[in-house]
Amino acid sequence: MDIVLGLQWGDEGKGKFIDLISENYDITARFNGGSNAGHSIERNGRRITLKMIPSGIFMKGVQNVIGTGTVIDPVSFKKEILNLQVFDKTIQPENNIIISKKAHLAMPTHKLLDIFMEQSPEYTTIGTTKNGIAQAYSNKILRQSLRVGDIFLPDFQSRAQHILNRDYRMLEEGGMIVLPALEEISKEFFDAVEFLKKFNCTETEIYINKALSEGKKVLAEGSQAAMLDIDHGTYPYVTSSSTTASGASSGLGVSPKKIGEIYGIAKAYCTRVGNGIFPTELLDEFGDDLRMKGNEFGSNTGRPRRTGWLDLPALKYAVMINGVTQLVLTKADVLSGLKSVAICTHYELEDGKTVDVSGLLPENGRPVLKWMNGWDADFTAMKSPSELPKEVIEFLSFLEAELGIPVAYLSTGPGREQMLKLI
Ligand code: 2SA
Ligand code: MG
Repeated sequence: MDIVLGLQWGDEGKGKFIDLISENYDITARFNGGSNAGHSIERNGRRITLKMIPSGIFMKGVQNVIGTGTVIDPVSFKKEILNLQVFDKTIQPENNIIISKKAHLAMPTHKLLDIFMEQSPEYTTIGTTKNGIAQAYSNKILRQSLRVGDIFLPDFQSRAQHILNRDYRMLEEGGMIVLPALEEISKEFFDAVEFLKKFNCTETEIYINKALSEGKKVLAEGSQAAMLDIDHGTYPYVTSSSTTASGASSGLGVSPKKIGEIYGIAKAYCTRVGNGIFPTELLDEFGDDLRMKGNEFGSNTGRPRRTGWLDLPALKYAVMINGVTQLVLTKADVLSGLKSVAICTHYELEDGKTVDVSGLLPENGRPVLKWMNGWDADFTAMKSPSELPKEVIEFLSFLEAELGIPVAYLSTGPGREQMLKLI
């Protein structure tokens, strides 16, 4: 099993890369997160953002698994499937998506509780996508949650309604947010659950391991990214799932012994949506320009992304904890036209000591930038690495030397074919 992971704070271009390589696989599988993800894919000049649906969905013959480590919001899933069928009428989602019975359900009240907690002064504001992700995962950990497999049980309706009623009462007591009617959200939820029943809900661990033992190839698709990992990310400004390679193993029930390539995706600069530390953030006009030029807006929520220079200490940390074997670099084309580009090589502490690798981002640390020659080239039509400007090669070589892994792919634009294979 190979894995694709984001190495920064999300939106590195995972969807595009997976869409490109998924033709080499029999199965693509999501192992974490839920409808907070936004994997953008371009098809024939049109763009779709997938949330729960694995990015292999457009590849004929590829089976798409939504694994045990995910949380599934039936309402959002139904909307996503209907949207997908408008986008591409040839896709038959019921035949190509397999859902883990052990994945947990994200309920409408989780979403409302997320909105409530983000607004209430009693809680830390994280800057979430307001999809109820933390609430769904915390109920899983509390062992109070319902799973996909439960929807087929005769008492599902009453158990789910009990949870909806209970959480709704809590929301009413909390005040703060305008609530839709309980009957309305309950109806929408149970309708969507009926829709979910049309899909093959099974023990996906067994399905994937059997496929692996038959020599089939599986690609695990990460959502969000290393610096948003619940354990290793910039807590508390993280998501609530395991976004790393080990998360793929536990989220899909596949032994670490069966992991092959680990593709790490990083941008040539950094972006982040939501709150939290961002040492290389560009708070000036140039940061705004970069946002516009790179179209840095949340693919689901449309939120403007914060922008900054590439953060090497954080990237080294992400490569280390994931055991990345190949780097995929995206959006170097966006930096085109700049006289010089910067990379943060280390943090300098107040006492003069330096930190080269860190996922903690030291409090009194100051990012130290290395400036390199910029490049000016039309990436859109590039077909071969030999067309790359020498400054780009220098940039890539510097990264390879610092990270100790090869840059295997370089993206040259948003289109599916705009990707150079470098090794
Ligand atoms: P949540 O909703 O509880 O997971 O939010 C917690 C933190 O995780 C961040 N997060 C994300 N960051 C980047 N991209 C994400 N997905 C969408 C996309 C985001 C969008 O791909 O564009 O459309 O705005 C994503 N999902 C979660 C979030 O910003 C919080 O910092
Ligand atoms: Mg995204």
